[in-house]
Parts: sequence; structure tokens; C-alpha cells
Amino acid sequence: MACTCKALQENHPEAWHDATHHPFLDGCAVGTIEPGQFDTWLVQDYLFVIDFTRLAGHLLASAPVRHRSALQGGLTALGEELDWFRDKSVERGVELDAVRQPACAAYADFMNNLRSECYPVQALAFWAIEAAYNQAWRLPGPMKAPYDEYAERWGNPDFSAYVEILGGQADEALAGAGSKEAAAAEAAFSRIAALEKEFWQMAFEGS
Ligand code: HMH
Repeated sequence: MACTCKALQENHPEAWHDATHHPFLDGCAVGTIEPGQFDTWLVQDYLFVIDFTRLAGHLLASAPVRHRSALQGGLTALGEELDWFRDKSVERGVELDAVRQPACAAYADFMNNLRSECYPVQALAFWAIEAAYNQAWRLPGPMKAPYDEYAERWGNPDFSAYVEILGGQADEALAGAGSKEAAAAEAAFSRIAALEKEFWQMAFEGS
């Protein structure tokens, strides 16, 4: 069977569900999340985005020319996102200069290792990482202030459209890949689902 973004989601329904639903997000939606939990997420996700930006730069360097414009737009957005995280940390009075917790460090290691994979596997992984956040922040529905701003950032229609484009590019790259690459893409997808779940759990534990 063809390896596509849709097929991977359909073949791993439970893992994908757990990557995109968590009591942390439900707590944001109803406003019961504790500041310590939210700030843990904020700091660790800032550190995540620093590592993710490196992956984005590497992906851009490996991508065919026709895929570059979406990735260039994504890189610009990630740069702006890091500025936004800095603004939010000042607003909330939290220090961003922190140590990566194990779930964040494991994600960073995974993304570093991805850089030695072929372009189709990297493209699939990049889509999966963004798709997970798009769904996770969108699925609970409107969130209570101040968390509405966060839900809006990853749940807004423009971001959803960007994720669709990334998925189309990954599908196109995977269509030309062999069975070895397809297996590597599937392994990356499963690993991302597990890492996303662990990241939410880390935030929820909030230490
Ligand atoms: C943990 N996964 C995590 N953080 C993010 N910011 C994204 C995905 C998407 O950008």
C-alpha cells in the first residue's frame, strides 16, 4: 500500500489519538490548567522550537526547488514564533533559559537523527510534527483566555492550510520512494506520535 500521510494516520489511530488529545489541552480549554503546568509547557516548547528550526533549515536544504517556498515561509514563521515565545515569557514572568526535560531532550535527539534520513522521510516527519500541533490545539474547541491565543496560533485556518501543503509535499516525495524509505517514514511517524504524547505528559506533570 502507498505510504501517505493519510494512510499513516489511519494505520496508527491510537498513537495519533494520544499524540493529539491530552488532559493538558482539555485543561487549557476549560481554564483549569495550573500556571506551573502551562509555564512548563511554554519553556520546554520554546526549547523545542529552537531544535525544530534546525530541522526546518535542514529540510529546506534537502528539498527540491518546487518545495522550497512553503518551507521558506515556515522558517520565517518559526523565527517569528521564537520572538512570540519570548514575549509570552516576559508577560508570564518565566525564565526561558532552562534545561531540557527528558521528553524535550528525547525529541531534540530524534530530530537531530532525522537529519541523516532522506528527504521523503524528513518531509513526512516535518508534516507529522506540525499536523500533531494543528490538531491538538484545534480539537478541544475554543479555549479560555489566556489560552485562546495559543489555540489560535496552531489551530487557525492559515496554519491548517500550511499543514495541508506540507502533507502534499510529503506525499509527493514518498510516492517516489522505495519500500525501505516507506518503512523509515512509518517508524518516524510512530516515534513522533509517542514523543508528542510524552511532551504533553511532561507539561501536565508541570515540574
Ligand atoms: C512538542 N510539537 C511540539 N511543539 C511544537 N511547537 C510543535 C510540535 C509544532 O510546531
